[in-house]
Amino acid sequence: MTLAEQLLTGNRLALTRLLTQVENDTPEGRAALTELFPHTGQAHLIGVTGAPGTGKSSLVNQLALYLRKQKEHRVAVVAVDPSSPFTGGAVLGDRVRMRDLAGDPGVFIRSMASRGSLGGLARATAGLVQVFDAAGFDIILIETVGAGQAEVEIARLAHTTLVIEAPGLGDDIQAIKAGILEIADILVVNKADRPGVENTLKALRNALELAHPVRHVFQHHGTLEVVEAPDEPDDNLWIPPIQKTVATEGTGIRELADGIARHAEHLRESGDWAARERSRLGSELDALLQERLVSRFREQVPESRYETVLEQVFQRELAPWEAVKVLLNGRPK
Ligand SMILES: Nc1nc2c(ncn2[C@@H]2O[C@H](COP(=O)(O)OP(=O)(O)O)[C@@H](O)[C@H]2O)c(=O)[nH]1
Ligand SMILES: [Mg+2]
Repeated sequence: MTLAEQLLTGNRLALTRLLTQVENDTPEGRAALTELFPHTGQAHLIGVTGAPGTGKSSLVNQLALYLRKQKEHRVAVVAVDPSSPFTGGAVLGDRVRMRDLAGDPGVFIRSMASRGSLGGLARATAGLVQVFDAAGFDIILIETVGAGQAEVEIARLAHTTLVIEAPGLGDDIQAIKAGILEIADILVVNKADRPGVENTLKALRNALELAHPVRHVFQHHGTLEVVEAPDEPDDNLWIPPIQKTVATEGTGIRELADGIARHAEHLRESGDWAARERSRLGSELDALLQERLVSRFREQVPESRYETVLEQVFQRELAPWEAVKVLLNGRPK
C-alpha cells in the first residue's frame, strides 16, 4: 500500500509521514498529492491572520477545542507562525487546555517554520491542507503571522478569512490601510478584556462603512447625512461581522464559531463557494506554473550565460526588461 492509500484508511503514522514529505516537497510527497487530489475539496478552510500578539494562536486553540467537542468536527490546524505556541512560543494555559484533546484522532496540529520563500511557504501550506482534507478533516484552521503579502496568499487559500485585531497595539489604522479589511470575512476584536476595545471597534466600524457603503449615516460638516441604499439591496452581499472575543477565557468563541458556520452557509447559497474554489485553485495552478516555467527555463540557460547577462545589468549596459528579452530569445550579446 502507498502512503496515500494508508492515509485514506485513517492511518495516523501515514498522515505524519506524508505531511513531512509534502512540506519538504519530495518526489514522494508530490506523488502522494497527485494520488490524494481526487479525495480533496470537502473541507472548510479557515484562515486566521493578524498582527503578532493579537491572540491568533489562542483563538485557534479555542476554536479547535470548541469545534471538536461541541460540534464533533474533525479539526486540523496548520500554524505558519514562528512565534506560535505550537512551535514552542509559549502560552502555557492554552497548551494545558489542548491536552484535553491529546490522543484524540479528530484533532491534528501541525506547525510550520516560516522558512524559505513566500512562494515556497504558500505551496507547502496548500500541500498540507490537501493532505488534511483527503484525510477527512472537515475543518482546517490556517494561522499565519500578519505580514502583508502572506495574509493575502493565505486568504486566497481559505474559504473564510478571520482578521484578528486587538486593542492597544496602535496599529488599527495601519491594518486598515494595508487593505486587510478587503480580505476579511469576519473581523475579530480579541482581548476585549483590555482597555481601548471601544476605540478599536469604532475604527473598524468606520472603515467597514467606507468599504461597504450600503446605507449609512455620517457626520458631514456638523450635519447628519443619510446615504441611500441602492434600490435593490444585494442579498448576496456579505458584510463582515465584527466579533468581540477574550481568547484566554473562551468568551465569544461560540458566537465566532456560529459566524463561521453562517459564512459557509452564505458561500454555498450565493454560489460564492464554487467561485472561491475555482479562484483559489487558479492561484495554485498559476503559482505552480510560474515555479515550473522558471525552473525549466533556468535549467536550459547555462549559469554562466545568466551571470553574464546579470553582470551587464549590473554595469547598466542592459536594462532588466532588455535582459529578459535577451535571455528568452537567446540573442547573442
Ligand atoms: N488579556 C488577554 N490576553 C490574551 C487574549 N488572547 C491572547 N492573549 C495573550 O496574548 C499573548 C499573545 O497570544 P498569542 O495567541 O500567542 O498571539 P499570536 O501571536 O497572535 O498568535 C499571549 O500571552 C496570550 O495569553 C485575550 O483575549 N485577553
Ligand atoms: Mg501565534
